[in-house]
Amino acid sequence: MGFDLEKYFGRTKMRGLGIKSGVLLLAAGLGLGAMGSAVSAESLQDVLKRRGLSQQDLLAAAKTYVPTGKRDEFLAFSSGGQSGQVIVYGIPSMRILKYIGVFTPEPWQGYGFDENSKAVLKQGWIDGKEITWGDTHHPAISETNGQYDGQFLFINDKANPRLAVIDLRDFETKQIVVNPIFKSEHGGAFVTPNTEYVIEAAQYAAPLENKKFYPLEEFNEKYRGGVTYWKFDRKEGRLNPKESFTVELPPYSQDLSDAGKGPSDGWSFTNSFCTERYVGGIEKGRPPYEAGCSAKDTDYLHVINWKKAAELVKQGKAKKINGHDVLMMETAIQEGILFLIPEPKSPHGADVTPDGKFIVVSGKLDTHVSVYSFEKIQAAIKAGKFESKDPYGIPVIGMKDALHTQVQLGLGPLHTQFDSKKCIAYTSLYVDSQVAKWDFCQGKVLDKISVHYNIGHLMTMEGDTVAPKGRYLVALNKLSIDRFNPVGPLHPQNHQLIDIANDKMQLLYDMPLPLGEPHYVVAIEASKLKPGVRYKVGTDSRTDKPHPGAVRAGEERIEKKGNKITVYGTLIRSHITPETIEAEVGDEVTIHLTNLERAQDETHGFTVSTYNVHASVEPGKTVTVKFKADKEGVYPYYCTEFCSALHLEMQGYLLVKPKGWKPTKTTMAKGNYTETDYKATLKKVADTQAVIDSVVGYITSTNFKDFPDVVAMVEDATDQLNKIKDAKQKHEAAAAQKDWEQANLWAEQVWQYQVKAADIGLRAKTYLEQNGARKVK
Ligand code: K7E
Ligand code: CUA
Repeated sequence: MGFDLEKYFGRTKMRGLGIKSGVLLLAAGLGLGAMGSAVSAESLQDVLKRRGLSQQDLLAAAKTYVPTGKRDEFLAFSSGGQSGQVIVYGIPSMRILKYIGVFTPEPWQGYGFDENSKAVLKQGWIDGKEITWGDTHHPAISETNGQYDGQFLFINDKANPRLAVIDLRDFETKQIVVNPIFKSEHGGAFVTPNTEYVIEAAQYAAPLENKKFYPLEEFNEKYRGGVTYWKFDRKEGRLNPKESFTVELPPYSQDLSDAGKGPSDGWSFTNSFCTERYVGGIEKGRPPYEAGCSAKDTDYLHVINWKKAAELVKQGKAKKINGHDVLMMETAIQEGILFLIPEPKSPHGADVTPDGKFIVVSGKLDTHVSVYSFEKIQAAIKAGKFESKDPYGIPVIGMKDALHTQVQLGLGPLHTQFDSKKCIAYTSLYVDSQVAKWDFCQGKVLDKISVHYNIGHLMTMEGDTVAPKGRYLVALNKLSIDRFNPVGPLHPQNHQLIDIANDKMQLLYDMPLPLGEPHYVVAIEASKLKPGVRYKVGTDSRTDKPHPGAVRAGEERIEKKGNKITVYGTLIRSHITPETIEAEVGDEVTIHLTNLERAQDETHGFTVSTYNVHASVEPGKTVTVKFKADKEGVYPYYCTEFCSALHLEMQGYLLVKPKGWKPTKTTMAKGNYTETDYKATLKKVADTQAVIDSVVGYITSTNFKDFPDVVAMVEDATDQLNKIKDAKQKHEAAAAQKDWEQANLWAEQVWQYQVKAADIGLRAKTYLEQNGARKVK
């Protein structure tokens, strides 16, 4: 580090805190802030003793610790439960990286506070009603040939039957669809091996016609369940409701689903509980749901040929309900695409093995997992060998005719995931608070580990694909009880990381998740994700299309038509254009803002005091906030991300004047500046230029063009430097007039551009140094 800070900023007296903080920031950038430490270092043994750590703890730490600057091997996408969001974290470090706003407004991302994201949330309104929460359960990553491709993420909302699409190029929610015939759902989102469809199964049966009442006495006749197959248009990155359809099912509570793969591709499996079709009513003296819904020893696994179903729908064999194609049970039975298989008592998980040959089902109230053979199921169907029909005429395949094996695992088996090693599965045992490792080919238990406590789902790396990656397992525990520092009666959830690379499982880490109850999580190899760092300038990130309100630098303007004010503004360090917006009480104000930055992580935020608007404007993005200026007053607006040394100065005023207001004072207050001030500023400008030249010299002496991130930074810095010409002319003209305020302030503005350019330049230099740039001649 050969830079002289004194030389960098000259010996000029600094005016105001903003400049001082600028110096500090740049000093940090130069690495000059580090202090030597006089305390002698503790040895590893000392630390183990002081913190009461065992060798086993040390090993766990070594397996999970990701040193500063290093990255995780896998990225996990967790349902955010009642928060209606998605939580992204790294594995093995378990560091949370992002909360993605999905069904719920999320202020940091401006989600639900800017017009573009409001439009996404509005797609999720039901019967004209705004719904601002969701009960998210199952995330699913898009697949190609049964493997995660890292392009899209889907997640369901159980409470308000909806699905959302998140684009993994920017980790933003792009679409919400409302199920047109269900009143609740659960078995979603699960994708078919090439993401042709996203599966969403109903949960609690209800009449399918929208807003139609039938009494509970007509439950068996009028209430229905179903499985919806949402057509996914990969090119558009959106679900296509017009090409989606539902297979009508009996009023059993459909539950988890999975799509077949390999030999079972084209089929899907959905289990159910309460096939008793019991209707409670304790207030009328009837035994409760929980008793009536678990009376029988078996429930039903629904086996559906979705590929054939899709063809039948294309042939016009579906019936329109609420404008949506529904393949009625009668047709499905007739066409031979719908079957049932008994499964043990109140099952929960239904998981297809990576080879697609087996379906693993766990009965919550049974100690076994049941492994069904797809081959046997097909043989029974072919032979027309059914043991009975259910009350709706659906053929029922005998359990014995479909079972491959049953394995006794423990109490309360729920969900199953798979290892990279052949035949190895892991099943959560809710009541036992354990994970069981077992062999589904041979049907034997291999290992068990206790978790804390009451595990629901569990997840292995890419563990629901055709090619699981093994290595780690995460237990999603419903209760954490005593694991963390107490924070009141509502406890965080506990995701426990378990090493599964060896014969014996090892518990590595407890991660509290304080954002709703995550039901399921999926993890993908980090190297498969290639998210962008900036948008093409002027992009509406919610539609992926050019934003009509985008402008380039110098094109900013304010238009007023009647009582509508439209601002076409820009953001770039450390400046909002425009700096003043004038309105009259009652005007409707629309502000489009484009972030002109290209540098990575240079996000600006935007808010107007007390008008409940906020936007997160990442590099290149254009976003709109809109409100009615319904109260007279002066309302500061500002950038909400600490984006630069003069971030606090990234501000402006919305002036809301009373109707018919006329100004009485027309000049601004003058500052007290002298020629000496002006000269001092010029000296500072000259010194700073020398440093910029030196940074530029360094950058251009390397192969920086091989680093797109650096090229973007250089472009940004050049942008800043290009603005100097205009400011320079202004200060020189003012100086000629001896207007020392104008002269000094425009000269200061030159320095501002320099500081920003230098800041970017230093980041580029650090980047080059850390990423092995070469010297070039
Ligand atoms: Cu909580 Cu998959 Cu919705 Cu099981 S689900 S635990
Ligand atoms: Cu832009 Cu702070």
